[in-house]
Amino acid sequence: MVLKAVCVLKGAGDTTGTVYFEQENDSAPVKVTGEISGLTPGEHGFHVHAFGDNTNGCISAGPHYNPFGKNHGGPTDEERHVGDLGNVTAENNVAKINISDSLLKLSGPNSIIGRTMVIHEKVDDLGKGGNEESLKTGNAGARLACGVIGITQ
Ligand SMILES: [Cu+2]
Ligand SMILES: [Zn+2]
Repeated sequence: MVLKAVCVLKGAGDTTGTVYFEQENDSAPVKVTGEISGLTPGEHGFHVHAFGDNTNGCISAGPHYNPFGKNHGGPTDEERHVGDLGNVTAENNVAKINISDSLLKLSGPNSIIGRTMVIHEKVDDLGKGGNEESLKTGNAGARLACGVIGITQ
C-alpha cells in the first residue's frame, strides 16, 4: 500500500511551502517533493523535527527527529539524525524539492507523521562545522517556516 503525507509550511515571515511525502511500501525509500518560496538565494537546512507542536511557532517543534540517539549529519552519512535531509537550494527565491531518503518512514514506531518539517535561514553544515552546535543543528540558524506532517489521500 502506498503511504502519502503532506506538510504546509508557514512562519512569521514570507517563507511558505508545500511538501509531499510518498512511500511505495513499508520498506521503500520516502520520496519528498514540493516547493518552498520566499527564500534568500542559496542553501537552506531542511529537517524533520521531533514534535508536531507549533504552539510557540516553529520553536516548539523541538530538536531534529533523532530516535536512534545519533549526532547531526548529512542525509548520506551513517551518523545522522533520521530528520536530517540536508539542504535545499533556492533559485529566484524558490527551492524545488526532490529528495529520496531511506531512513524516513511514513508508518511504524519511527514514523514522521505528526512531526514537524522545518526550513532554516542558513545552510546546514551537515555536522562538519567543527563545533558542538554543528553536531546538534548543523548551525542552520533560525526557523523560517514549519508545518506538521499529516496523512493525505
Ligand atoms: Cu531544522
Ligand atoms: Zn540533525
